[in-house]
Amino acid sequence: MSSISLTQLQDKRIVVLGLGLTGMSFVRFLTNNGLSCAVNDSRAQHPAFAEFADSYPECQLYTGQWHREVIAQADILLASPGVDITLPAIAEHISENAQVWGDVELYARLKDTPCVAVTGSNGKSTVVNLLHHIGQKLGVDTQLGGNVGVPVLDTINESPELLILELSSFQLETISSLTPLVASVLNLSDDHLDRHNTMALYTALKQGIYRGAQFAVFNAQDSATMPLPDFPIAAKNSCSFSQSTPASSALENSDAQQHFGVITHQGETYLAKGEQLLMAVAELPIAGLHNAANCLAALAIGEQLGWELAKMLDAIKSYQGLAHRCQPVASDDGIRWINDSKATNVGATLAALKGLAPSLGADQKLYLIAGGEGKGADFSPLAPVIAEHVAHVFALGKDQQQILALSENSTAVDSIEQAVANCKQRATAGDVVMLSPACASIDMFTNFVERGNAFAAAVTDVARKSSEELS
Ligand code: UMA
Ligand code: ADP
Repeated sequence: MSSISLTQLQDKRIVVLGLGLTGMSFVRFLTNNGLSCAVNDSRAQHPAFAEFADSYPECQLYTGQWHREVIAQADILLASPGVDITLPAIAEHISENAQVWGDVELYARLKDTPCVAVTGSNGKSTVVNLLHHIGQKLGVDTQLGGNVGVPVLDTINESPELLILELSSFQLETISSLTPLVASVLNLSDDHLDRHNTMALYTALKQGIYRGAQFAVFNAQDSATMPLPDFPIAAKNSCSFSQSTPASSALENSDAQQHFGVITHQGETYLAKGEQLLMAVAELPIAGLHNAANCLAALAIGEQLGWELAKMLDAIKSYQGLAHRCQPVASDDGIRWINDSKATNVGATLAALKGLAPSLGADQKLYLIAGGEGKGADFSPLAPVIAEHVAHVFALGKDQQQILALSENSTAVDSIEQAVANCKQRATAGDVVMLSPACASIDMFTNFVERGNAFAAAVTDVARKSSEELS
């Protein structure tokens, strides 16, 4: 149930921290509702600041640092996910009685839209987009929101049947009032430790998604995703999935009442519910076993929502997949160029390598382009998988040295273009070249989209140059 009304915000001193997508959505929401606020962004300058001052002259904008006196005066601090509210420059100045809310928390306090909430280290965007696709096919009025790129306050005037939320650990840090119909932690691996410091803290934040949830969907292969006793979701209300565990053993080891897994039958691998075969993995429109797990998670969530299984399976067949996630780049040289720029952590690259390896013939080679801002991660789990599957690694970016150290067969490059040109010299038809960086892109690009686009453009460019040389 919503716990505050807009009138209760009227006499409060509200300070917005960060002026990105979320910060702008806070300001739009507040000013549209006749509420005033101040904004603090710690960047010294940005073109958005002048635009902001023109559009919102009534809002005072403080920049260049965290302004302690502004923070100290706030009754309510509205934090953008990228702002670390535990930084001493912020935390030490928050007044004792002040509230610190993220955008999802403010939304949940104001409005009670039925929702599904999905988190995890990898696969979140794929699963929420797939759920949205299935929902639409089933005629459910679904709406996407959250980390997927849609600040929830921008959707608050709409009343969908179901809000499908992708939540990051940053967002979960400031959420306590959300009551999802179904909540899911898809998987947990090392990510964002430069902000959360320990895996224990990161895991605890992700587990917070189960607070107030009616149903839980967790990964039977990853025990840290199972709801902790702190979140007493009745066993009859939990359901598990996994990309390899057979149903019976998964259920033996957990409280879940149902399991979505995979079963191999007469040499073919199938998605399965319990012992019931549902659909051949080969029929899925998105490749790799990690994507089979994503489909199983979506089916498990849909089942908890009461969606009809046969219709969901039919809907999955027409799902297109998302750009920059193991996405083939067209070329006519016979090489399979794959853009997995969204692999911004070690777990994602591991999944892509392991997911792709079974499709390689004995004489086909796999080349990997990796590196960037490693966010303090431990890259060592990649070494054995690279040794087993990768012919050569091209390393770039801030944490290039750590990537080079993973394999003797590795070369330093200065740019994506240089990496692609090197791969083109080595690879022959049938080989695979994959950009799957295991790192964030911010040391060299604005975001993973720009990095993926640079890769695709470089592939097109080398193909053009080599056909010019031939003609
Ligand atoms: N800022 C400061 N000081 C800081 C940090 C940030 O002033 O120390 C300011 C920046 O200067 C900028 C603003 O805060 O003006 C940026 O805010 P933000 O980083 O919270 O980014 P938004 O534009 O609001 O986008 C956020 C999410 N970004 C992050 O969590 C980093 C987006 O997820 C999300 O789509 C959007 O809200 C809507 O919910 C992106 C992301 O990279 C995709 N998420 C991470 C991930 O998926 O790994 C968590
Ligand atoms: P997120 O929104 O959590 O970043 P995405 O669906 O955008 O997840 O996928 C990001 C990357 O993670 C992909 O490029 C792929 O390499 C990897 N990935 C996708 N699904 C999974 C999964 N279930 N387990 C591990 N890695 C995955």
